Amino acid sequence: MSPTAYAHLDESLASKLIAAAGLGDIDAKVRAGTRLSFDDGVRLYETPHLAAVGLMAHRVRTRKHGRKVYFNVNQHVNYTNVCLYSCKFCAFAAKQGEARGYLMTPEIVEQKVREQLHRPVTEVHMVAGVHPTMPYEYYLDVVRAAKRARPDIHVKAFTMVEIDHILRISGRSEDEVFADLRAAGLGSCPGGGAEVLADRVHKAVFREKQGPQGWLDTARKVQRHGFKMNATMLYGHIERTDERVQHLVQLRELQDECGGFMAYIPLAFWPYHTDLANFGHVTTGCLDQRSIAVGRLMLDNFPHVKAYWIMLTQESAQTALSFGANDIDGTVTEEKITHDAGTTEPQRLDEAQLAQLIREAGYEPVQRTTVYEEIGAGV
Ligand code: V47
Repeated sequence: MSPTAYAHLDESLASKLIAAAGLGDIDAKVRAGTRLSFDDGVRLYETPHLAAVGLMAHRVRTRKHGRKVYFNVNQHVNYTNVCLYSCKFCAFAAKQGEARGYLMTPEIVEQKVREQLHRPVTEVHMVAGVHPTMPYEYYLDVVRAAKRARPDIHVKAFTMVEIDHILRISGRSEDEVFADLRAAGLGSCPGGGAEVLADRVHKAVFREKQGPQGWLDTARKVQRHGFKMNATMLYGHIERTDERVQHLVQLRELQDECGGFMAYIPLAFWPYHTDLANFGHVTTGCLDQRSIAVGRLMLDNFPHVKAYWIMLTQESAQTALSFGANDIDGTVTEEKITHDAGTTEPQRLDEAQLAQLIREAGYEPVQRTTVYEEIGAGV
């Protein structure tokens, strides 16, 4: 069956399939728009009937977005890989003084953005290591540098880990810091750094940096100061099912409270050159699709679910469009975090390639801004 036919699968036939998989009670809740429980989330992760989970998630995405799939024209700038922390899942970070460590001056950031002026880039996505010595002004300067190069660009920068660091080194009040960041040109924040919002995983894998409560508290501050942001989950390493569901429930609660999340983005773990390399595997196609689908079903108050093609691979991201995802991320241009950890995906896809992936899967490509304003039909 082609993905297009799948997208139009007869409703009653779908319900029969889901009921035959023993998930009729969850289906009834999904159809009624009733919130799923923690236990429902665990069942969705554990049932062998992945297709049934996908069908339910597909219904939700279709109800919210019809056949639209969003993408944007963006570029990544990872302004430093030097990092205070040693997270076991990270192949990107370097210690200060290490040969592979680098730090971009604001002038280099400006140059990186200028290099793409010939392309219709609307967003610069800036995340990095947590540098041990750069002062508060540096963070404002890298944002200013991007805006100087391209004044109309949307700067989506700084994970909650970086924001927390910036707040701590600033010597200024929380209100002043967010006002400074806004004045410098910060538009929104990316969703990285959340990893898995579970104390056991925090202790085992990223114990030095901000833990689950710290990430949620910082996200609350960001959203209360009027910035939109995304939320990720890094899956496919040591986390358990209950911890994945706990992660989703905590995101859902914060969204109820503040309403500032745009997209949920499950990030597939790449193990190469990390301290978890012995642990071995790259995520499976089944886990990728399930992570998208369960996210779509549990996060009833999130507008968007993003299939980030660099981490999922193009094949898995394309398939995810029929498992609940309505966004495939952007052109990216120069990516270091996943490439250092072994992905063989290209550095960049152009707009036509993204639109083709979407059309071939049976959906309608729509170019968007960072905050999901529609720009056009795609190329
Ligand atoms: O915070 C680190 C993760 C994140 C690995 O908000 C790894 O639109 C897989 O957050 N394998 C950065 N993942 C990327 C990110 C992101 C990407 C695209 C769009 C958006 C958005 C956000 O990558 C990090 C960390 O959680 N990460 N190492 C690894 N080996």
